[in-house]
Order: sequence, then structure tokens, then C-alpha cells
Amino acid sequence: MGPGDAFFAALGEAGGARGPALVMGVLNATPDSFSDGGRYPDAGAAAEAARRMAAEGAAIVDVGGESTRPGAAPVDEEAETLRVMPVLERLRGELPLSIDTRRASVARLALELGATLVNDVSAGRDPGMLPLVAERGAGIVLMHMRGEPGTMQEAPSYDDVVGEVEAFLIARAEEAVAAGVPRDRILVDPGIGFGKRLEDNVALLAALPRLAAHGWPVVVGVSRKRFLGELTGRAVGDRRDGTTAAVTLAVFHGAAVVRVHDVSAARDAALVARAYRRRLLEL
Ligand code: PMM
Repeated sequence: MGPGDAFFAALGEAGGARGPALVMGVLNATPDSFSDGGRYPDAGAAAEAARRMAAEGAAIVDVGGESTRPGAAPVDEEAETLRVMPVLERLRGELPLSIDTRRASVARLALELGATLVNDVSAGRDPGMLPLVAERGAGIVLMHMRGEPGTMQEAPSYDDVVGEVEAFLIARAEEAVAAGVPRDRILVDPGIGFGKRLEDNVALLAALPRLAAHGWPVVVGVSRKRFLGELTGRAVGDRRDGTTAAVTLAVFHGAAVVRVHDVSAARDAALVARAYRRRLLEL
């Protein structure tokens, strides 16, 4: 059993209402991600950071070479590949790895280098993505995003954000099943901050019990995001407490996986929140 299998075994429990919640550590190998871009001088330092996250309790580390922050310019395939490959090569076989990419070509290389999960913020828009994940028996995170990172925050609006995101995620999960992705390796994510206003983000977080009720493990990414700045008035480097509060609530309301930069705080928050949740479900 490789490190990736250990992640899916843990996910089997986490997807259940009473199981643990898992922490996905964020490793952005990008010069321009909104909160940790440019943090690692080279692939060796990035790999060290990933090992630290695993030691702090991350069940998986998500390596990304394309910034998807609002307004980000697209990165070309070669640059994205050159950013993530040396990091994955160093970590191969050591810990469970996820590749944060919208490109099937980058995902293919990453899966060859030992990643077992594809975190696709476009939920498989690249026509090669779902067949690739199926062929490799890998897992996929299907995230909701309105539009493209470059323009998604230009006046987003919804009639019914929860209904729209819920319908989209179910349809994409069914599409992944139809393409042959193993059912127990499909995760969904409401895409906090991806083409959403403050009220949309809060509505989606409050609707987590409804989103989780479909049975697909729900991933939630709130870490250091703008909506926390809007709620607390804090700059991006000072949102750790807000993140911990949001992680606690997300796990309490049914998130199976939380994607964060600060693994240690999220691990503790997730353990506390899941204990409350288990007790509540017994009442
Ligand atoms: N957020 C970001 C990037 N990738 N993936 C998933 N599944 N969910 C998210 O919420 C998400 C993501 C943007 O944050 P970053 O620039 O700190 O990685």
C-alpha cells in the first residue's frame, strides 16, 4: 500500500458523517499565489515544507504550479510543469500527494511521479482530465468555479448560489463516475472565493450539511481567503485565527477535508469540531 492509498483509506471514514476530518496542506510552487506565493526559494525548500506539513498532521499535500487567485494571469504549460515536477520528484513515495492543476497533461506527469489525487478547480473542463483520472485509478476533487480566475470576481451574482453549486457538483460527480473514476475517489468542493461574493461564500459554508448529504466527501478551502478579510478587517498574513474559526465550523457542518496553509492549527480545530459533531449526531 503506497502513501496515496493510505489517504483514500482515511477518506473512506472521513466521508462518513461521524469519521475524522482530513487536512490537506497547501504547497504553492508559484511566484504569485495570493498568500504563500514565492515563499520557497527552490524545490528542496518546498519539499521540506511538505514534509513539515505531513509531520504536523496533513493527510495529503496539494502541490500547485498555477495561481488561481482572483485576477491571476494564466501560466503556460511548460512553466507550470517546471514548477511542480521537481517538488513531486523529491517527495515521491514519501507522503500522499495531490496535484492542483486544470491541465490533464500536467496531471498525467504528476500521477506518474506518485501523486494519487488531482485537485481540479475547473472540475474537469479539460476533456482529457476525467478519462485520465479513470485510467490511472486516481482520485479527483471537482471544484465549482464561476468563469476563469482572471475574471471570476468581476461582479459575480447568483439567484440561488447553493442550488446552483449543488447541482453543478452533483452533475460533475456523476460525469466522473460515467468516465470510470472510482466512486470512492471522487470529492466535491463548493469553491469558496471562486466567483463568489461574501454573502455567497457564507451561504455555501452554512449549506455544508446539505452539500455533504449527497454522500460525496466535501473539500473546503477557506484558508486566508478574502472573505475572512472582509469579515475581520485583517490583511492576508493575519487571517490565521479567522481561518481556524472557519475550519472549525466547516468540519462541524460536515466537511471531510479542509485545504489549508497552516496545518497544525487546522488539525486541532478539525479534531475538536469532529468530536462535537459525533456527539451531536448521537443526541
Ligand atoms: N483554493 C485555491 C486553490 N486551489 N482547490 C480547492 N479544491 N479548493 C479551494 O478552495 C482552492 C483550491 C486558492 O487558494 P491558494 O492560492 O492559497 O492555493
